[in-house]
Amino acid sequence: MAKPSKSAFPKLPASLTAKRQGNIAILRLSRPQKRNALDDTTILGIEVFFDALPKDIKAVVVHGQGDHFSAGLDLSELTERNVAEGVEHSRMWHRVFEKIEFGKAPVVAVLHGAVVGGGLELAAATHIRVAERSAYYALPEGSRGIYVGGGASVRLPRLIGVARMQGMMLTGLTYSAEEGQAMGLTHFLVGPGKGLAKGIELAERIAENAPLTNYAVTHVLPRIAESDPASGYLAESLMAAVAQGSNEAKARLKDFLEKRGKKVLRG
Ligand code: 1HE
Repeated sequence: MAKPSKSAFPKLPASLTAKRQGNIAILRLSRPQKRNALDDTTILGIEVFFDALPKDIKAVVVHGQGDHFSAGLDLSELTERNVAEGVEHSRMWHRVFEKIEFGKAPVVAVLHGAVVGGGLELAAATHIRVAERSAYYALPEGSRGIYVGGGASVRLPRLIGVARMQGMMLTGLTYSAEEGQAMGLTHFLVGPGKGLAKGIELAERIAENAPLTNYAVTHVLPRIAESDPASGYLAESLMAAVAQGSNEAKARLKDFLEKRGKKVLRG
């Protein structure tokens, strides 16, 4: 396993820490005293990190310091905002989270403790979610008199359905890590303290894929899934042809046929 290093990342706010480990990057929410509540400085720091992601970083892991992944929006910044500023603020979150969802590299989120409000919105913008058993999910916006603003209305129904999201927002329903796993909110469920290692292992595996395939999975697949089937099938064919025509695909297929490629084994 490659050694971590802090080089090659721009200066980030104190609430974020980034390090590199081989060809993956690890971004840590580092504001445990406020339960990794997401203030504007942190959201804009996330944008700086993803904008400046070095080309040779092939996957990213996002996790949280302390007992919680994130307590969501920093509520202390909310009190003085007027309507126009509210729209602008939410659009800022949208812009930043788009850079995660449609960025340069696939992103793995490692979840533990509270994953609530904007913290859940952040997790939903990533591609793979690993949860430790301590993780729990809630949308307490209803009880605070506000509404989700970081993309949850679009991303969460895709993961858990409109009805479950309505249940969370109307009744304060909280889902456990096990429930989140069963309903497809997370891909992997691991024991206490095991999340980061699992996240790194998965990111390293993702980094081994052909970059064009990872691009297709993160940028093309979600668009196809939302298009009408006829356009979707056509877009799939075009993407398949582009991918299989690449030199990288040819080399990888040759490796398999000449018994050098990895087999698909269970486990
Ligand atoms: C905060 C925040 C925050 C903690 N904004 N400061 N999110 C929420 O409604 C969740 C609010 N937070 C909580 O329910 C609890 O803090 C937790 C269950 C996450 C953790 O509990 P606990 O007992 O470990 O910590 P704590 O004592 O409540 O909080 C420690 C400190 O963090 C304390 O500050 P201190 O100065 O008194 O030490 C808290 O005030 C502070 N803190 N959470 C600001 N969220 C784009 S729209 C998205 C809309 C939303 O995200 S709404 C959901 C908001």
